[in-house]
Order: sequence, then C-alpha cells, then structure tokens
Amino acid sequence: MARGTLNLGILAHVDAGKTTLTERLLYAAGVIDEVGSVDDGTTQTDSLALERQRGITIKSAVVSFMVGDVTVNLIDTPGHPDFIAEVERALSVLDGAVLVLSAVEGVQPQTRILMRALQRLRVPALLFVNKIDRRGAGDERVLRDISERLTPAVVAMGSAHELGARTAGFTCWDGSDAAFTARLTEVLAEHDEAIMAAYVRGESQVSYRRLREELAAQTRQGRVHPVFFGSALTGAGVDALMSGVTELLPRAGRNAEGPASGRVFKIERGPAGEKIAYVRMFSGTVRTRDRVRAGSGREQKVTAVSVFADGSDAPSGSVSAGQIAKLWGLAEVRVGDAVGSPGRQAERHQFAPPTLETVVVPRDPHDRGALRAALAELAEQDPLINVRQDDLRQEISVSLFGEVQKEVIGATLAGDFGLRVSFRETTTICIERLAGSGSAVERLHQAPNPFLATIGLRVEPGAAGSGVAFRIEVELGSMPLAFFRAVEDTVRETLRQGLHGWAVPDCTVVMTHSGYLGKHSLGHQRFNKSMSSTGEDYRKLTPLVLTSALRQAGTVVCEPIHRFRLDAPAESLGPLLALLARLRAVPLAQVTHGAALRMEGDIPAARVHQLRAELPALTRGEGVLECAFDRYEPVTGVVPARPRTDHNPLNREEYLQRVTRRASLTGSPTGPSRAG
Ligand SMILES: Nc1nc2c(ncn2[C@@H]2O[C@H](COP(=O)(O)OP(=O)(O)OP(=O)(O)O)[C@@H](O)[C@H]2O)c(=O)[nH]1
Ligand SMILES: [Mg+2]
Repeated sequence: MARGTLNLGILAHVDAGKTTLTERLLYAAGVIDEVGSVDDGTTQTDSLALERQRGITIKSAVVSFMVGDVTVNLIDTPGHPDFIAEVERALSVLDGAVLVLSAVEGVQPQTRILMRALQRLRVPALLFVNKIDRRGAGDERVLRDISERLTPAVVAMGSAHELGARTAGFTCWDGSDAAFTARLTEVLAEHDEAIMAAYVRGESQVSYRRLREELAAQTRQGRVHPVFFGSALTGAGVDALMSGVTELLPRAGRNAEGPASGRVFKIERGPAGEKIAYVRMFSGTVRTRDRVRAGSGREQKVTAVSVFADGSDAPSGSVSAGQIAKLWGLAEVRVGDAVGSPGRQAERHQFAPPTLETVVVPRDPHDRGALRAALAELAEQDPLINVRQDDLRQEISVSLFGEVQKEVIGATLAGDFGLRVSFRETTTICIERLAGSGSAVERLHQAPNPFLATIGLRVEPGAAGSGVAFRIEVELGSMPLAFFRAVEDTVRETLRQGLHGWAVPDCTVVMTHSGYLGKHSLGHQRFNKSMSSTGEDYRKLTPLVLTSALRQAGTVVCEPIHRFRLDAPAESLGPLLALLARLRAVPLAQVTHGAALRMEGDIPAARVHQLRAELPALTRGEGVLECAFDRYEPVTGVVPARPRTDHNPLNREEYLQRVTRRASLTGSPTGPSRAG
C-alpha cells in the first residue's frame, strides 16, 4: 500500500507545455515506454478527438504514477482562457501544483491569473520554466520577470546551460554552492526567525540540511516557490522537477476515519452514456453500494468505484481520503458538487465569469428538444455555460469565455450528439449594479396585492464580487420556514434579470416584513386551502416586491472591461492609436524599445474580437495581443438592454395576467378565482 498520495495540478498559460511535461513525467515514472507528442495527437491526457485535432487541451485529465512510495495523481489542465472553468474545478482538489512557464515568452497573462489563484487558495506550487531548448530561451531574464510580475519569494534550484540548443540542460545546486545557500537563507529568513537572525548577522551557520527542511516547510505553506528549468520536449530538467515534487510538495491528508466527504471536479459520460464522476476524497471512505448524497440532491447509490493508482484508474471496492476515483451511479451529480458530508464549503469562484453569450440555433428546427437535452448534459460538466431557455422567444442561449469555446461547443454537439447548430453573433454579458438602496412592501389583504402573503424587501448595493446575500430582519418564528425559503429562492432567481435584463450579481437583500394566513387564522372554519398562504403566494409576490425595491434603488448597467497588452512594430503606433480609439480602448502605458512597441490599456470585452481581427493588417502580422478580464464599468452612451426571458415582473399587469393565467390552467390554488 502506498504511503502517501499527492494530487498535483499542472497549470500554465496556453501552449507552455503542460501536456508535453505530463507525458515526460509519466515516462520518467515508467508508466509509458514512449513519450507521446501533442503535435502528433498521441499524448495520454489530450485524449479527446477534438484535442488531438487542435493540439490544445480542452478538458482537465487525470493520470497517475508512483514515485517511490508516493502515488501522484496528476491533473493536466487546459491553458486557453476559454477553458479556465476547468482549471477552477481542478484547483479545488489539489494538494500542490506545478506552474509551467515558457523560457521564451516568460510570464504571460494567464500565468499571473493562475499564480494569483494559487496564492489565494494557498496551494503550494513549484515553477517550471520550460522550453529551454528553444531559440530565444532565457534564464536570468525569466527569473527577473517572475520576481517582478509573479512573486519575489522564489528560489532558482539550479542553473540552465546551453540555452536555446537541443542539448540545453539543467543542473541542480547543492549545499556546496555559496550563492545558492545565500539565496535560500535570504528568502527563507522572511518567515523564520532563526534564519533571519543568522542572515542579519551575515553568518552562514545555518546548516544546508536545515535550509532544505525549511524550504520544504515554506513551500508546503505556499510561502516560497522553488523554480526549476528544463525542456519537456527533450526531457532536460524533468528528473530534477520530479524530485522537487516529492521532496517539496505536501501529501494529501489521510483522515480515512472521518465522515465521507469529497468533491466532484470532472464529469464525463461512458461509452453507454453513463455518468462518471471524478471525485477527490478529503476524509472518510466511499464504498461500492454506499448511498451518498451528492450536492443538494437525494442520496444515490454508488454502483462502481475505480481508483487512480499506478498509471490509470483501476476498479476498487472503495476510495478513501486523499485519493481520486471515478464513481458510477450518481445519476444526478453535477460538477463542483460535494459528495457525502459537505465538509469544505463550496469554494467561491476564483476567476472572472464568462463575459460573452450567444444564441444556439439548431439547423433543423425539429432538433430543438434534442438540443436542449444535449446542452443540459454539457452543463452538467460545465455549469458556467449557464444554458438559458427563453420560453417567450423559443431560443436557447449559452454563456461563453470566447470564440474557441463556441467552436468547441459546436463541434461537440455535432460529434457527440449528431446535432448541427449555428450560433448567433456573440454578444457581451453586462451586469447591473445598484445605484443606491431601495425598499418595497406588499401586504396581505391590501390591494393591489392579489396574493395571500406579506413581503417587505430592502435592497442594498454589495461590493464587487461579493455575491447575493439574503438576510432576514423579521422574527424567524413569524411564519413557516418554507415561506422564507421560497422568498430567498425567488429573490436569487429574480436577480438574474435586473431592470435592464442583466443579472444583479452583488447586493444584499433584507427581508423587512413578513406575514401569512395560516389554517388556524380563520378560527372555527375548517381548513380551506384557498384561504391559507402557500409557497406559491411567496414565489409569485416576491418578484413584484423585489423589482419595486430595485426600481427605487436604481441600477447601473456595467460592461466587462479587459486589460490588454500589445506588442507591435513601433511604426504602427499611429494607426494603432486610431484603431484603439475607434474601439473605445484606453491606452494606459506605452514604451518603445528601438523598433518595438509595447502598450497596455483597457478595452471593452465587446471589442476585443475586433481588435484581434484588425491587428494583423495594421502591424504586418507582427502584432501580439494578450487580453484578460479586469473589471466591470458603467456603460457610457447607449445602455444595452437584454430582453427578459421570464414573466417580467417589471410590467405588473402583464405579470399578474401571466402568473395567474398559468396558475388557473394548472389548477393551482393561486388562480384568479381565488385572488378575486
Ligand atoms: N521546443 C519545445 N517545444 C515544446 C516544449 N514543450 C512543449 N513544446 C511544444 O509546445 C507546443 C504546446 O505544447 P503542449 O504540451 O500542448 O502545451 P500545453 O501547455 O499543454 O497547451 P494547452 O494545454 O493547450 O494550454 C507543442 O507544439 C509542443 O511540442 C519544450 O520544452 N520545448
Ligand atoms: Mg495541454
């Protein structure tokens, strides 16, 4: 039995070499006899047909290998920003990570975004500067770039030589290298008083063994990041990295006795369409035939367990704390769900949400039902696509991070579901922010409230990224809990479409008034359902009260803004500035180095695509653009509105007609006969 497990993520900007490095690590560990190639479509982890065709990773994949007595479960993640949601899901199950950089490109936008997430979550990470064999590879330059733009708490673990040549290699330093021990002392002193004292006295009396132990300790706390150099293509530096992984990164906790608790970070469908959930266990054990709760759903029976061990996964009767397994039988499970007891709270989103959306149109109108089912299945694996059905217009839309994701969704619908679709033009997803506070009340038996419920709500602005908070200011005993829950659920649902049709993501909603009509309120009369409050009353009245409160507060439509970085020939500056102005982009800084121009600035997400399209013509094909979401800002000029897809509580008369007509059709007690 293995002595420990390490769940290791490989993260990087697109194309840095994660999948190639994964291949190398598997080879070094003896799992494969031949190193596969991304360019030939023969790697272990880019196993989807689409990944092999395109040479990029789209979905996270798990492989496993043994180093000594440690089982390393490696999660190879996609680097393309359109698939950042995959990285987010992987992040929640990692014990450690290798953040890969390219020795040629250095720190790239996604590298910074990933490093920040690793630091926030305190995931210990080693850095691997890959591609030292490529022409233009640097070592000192990349190290400086890392210290300046990622973190100063880094230690190079050795030196690269013959940079830029096929023969490029990496040699680890040891205790005999004075510059190395001096650097270790300097970095480790930051969080260790004894080392600090020695450092200040200028002594070198701290033993190398002690420095190494302290390096491991601080790396495991995510305070220091050891840096390795190498080439995934030639294998240079890979053994050193492998030793670093086992020496410096922590093992998974092994609380096998506690209550079963795990998290689903990936879902796939087996050959027969059966759902397979990838789960990392944090405590306890799940066995075949156990009934476990997944997410907020019912308990479901686990029908099979396959645990990742040496190489790939193998059938097993159970999975315990620290391990990763595939579970069969959890029919209702969604990615991100907790399995068993919730244990860890669902992590908050680490990255910016998708800022684009598009309408998916089946080529054959008869496929609408099948398309809806297919997208629902894709949403189980990737909830952030946020499939929305617009009943009024008979349209289905999805959220997107970018155009590549759109192509992948189209190709997946065609390849896996036999559905041919087209997409409408991609549009930006705005949000609404409250301009102030607002409140509203509707009382039982007081016209124009046709429902048997009293609801008062106050809305207050929330900080960016804080989410929707629901608070109750009335006494909890003042009405049945189910009614409070109905109000809260409906509040969250209603806030998906604010006054202009965009979601209101950050605000506090306070319930200030409550009231209901119970079956006993009518004294001697027999219980009469049509004269007592039901959940329906609260669900139907809440949107009216909430939109009144929102109206009073007022909302401001905000659009997503990206931060861009652009490299181009200096001579294209004039035309570039003209283009940027036309695209409402704001240059913030620009420097020219000889014939090279570098510029940074802000650009509305809606215009990024156009900039990317027009750049080559302006820069003789030499322009390189990097963009990443930065923040939301109030829209200037014409405020874009999104048509509502619900019963539209903004128009009270129409809303009442809709909800009451529907109710009477379905025979619910909240029909007009009762309201009247
Ligand atoms: N010269 C050189 N090329 C490399 C090295 N590592 C990877 N490559 C090449 O870089 C390209 C991208 O490699 P991948 O391994 O797919 O990179 P990735 O980070 O997995 O890419 P995504 O998963 O799509 O983000 C491929 O053409 C590789 O052959 C290296 O060390 N040296
Ligand atoms: Mg890859």
